[in-house]
Amino acid sequence: MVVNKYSILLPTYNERENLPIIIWLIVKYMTESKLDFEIIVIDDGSPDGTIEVAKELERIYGSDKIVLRPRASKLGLGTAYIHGLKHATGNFVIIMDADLSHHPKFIPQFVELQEKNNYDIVTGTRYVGDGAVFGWDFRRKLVSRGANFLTQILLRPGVSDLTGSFRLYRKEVLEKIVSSCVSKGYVFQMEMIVKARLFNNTIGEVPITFVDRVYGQSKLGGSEIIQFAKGLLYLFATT
Ligand SMILES: Nc1nc2c(ncn2[C@@H]2O[C@H](COP(=O)(O)OP(=O)(O)OP(=O)(O)O)[C@@H](O)[C@H]2O)c(=O)[nH]1
Ligand SMILES: *[C@@H]1O[C@H](CO)[C@@H](O)[C@H](O)[C@H]1NC(C)=O
Ligand SMILES: [Mg+2]
Repeated sequence: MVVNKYSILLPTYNERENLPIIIWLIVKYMTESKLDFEIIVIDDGSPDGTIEVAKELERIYGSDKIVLRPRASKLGLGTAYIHGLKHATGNFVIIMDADLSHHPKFIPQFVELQEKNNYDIVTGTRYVGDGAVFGWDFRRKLVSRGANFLTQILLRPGVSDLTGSFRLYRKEVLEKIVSSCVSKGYVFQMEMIVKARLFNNTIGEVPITFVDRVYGQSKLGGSEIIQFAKGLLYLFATT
């Protein structure tokens, strides 16, 4: 029998308040479910000193569980995933945000669904069943819903939540997807699912509740929305 190992990629930028809590929760739920795992923290030189907190956590939980793979400066989420993936030793990879928007209690549900149907990918969805978003204002909900709606119409990906990033991947599947993606910013998550569909990967969905960050600054502005629209049109034109 093959024993699965899960590499959890945790990109951080100014998450010193959130990191100890998210890591404590991940360790708790993975241990309770008897799942083998490692947490790869990719910090991009956060000015708030996230890396100091990460080093302390590495001492507490051990360097086999907390793997630090920092970079010198803020190079963006897409390349942070690629960087983390290079160091992943598991046969499955989980991507999640470090700002407590994604609750680790859903990971065992992702794993269970993957095992049951032998999926290549399991994605969290805020838009099906018990899934939900908390803490966003009307404008942000509208942007997220609108982006999903537009994408559903233009690209027909067959997945209900395209802009979310809380997902489980078979490692070789993620490697193939990531190396084929060209988008930056918010479009990146969406392109990953579109590419997965092109490669005929099988995808399962688990309803998740998404909670807006409590600590730290949110940065969705007009320019992100325009970037998103441009990226979406690009994907539409090229796939
Ligand atoms: N390593 C790295 N991590 C990043 C970078 N940008 C964001 N992150 C992290 O990626 C995750 C998602 O980023 P967020 O800033 O929460 O993005 P968001 O959820 O769309 O927006 P808000 O939560 O509203 O700010 C968080 O864990 C961030 O700390 C980056 O350039 N490099
Ligand atoms: C995906 O499936 C479709 C329909 O069965 C097929 O035409 C296509 O070649 C497949 N693509 C890949 C990359 O395997
Ligand atoms: Mg966030």
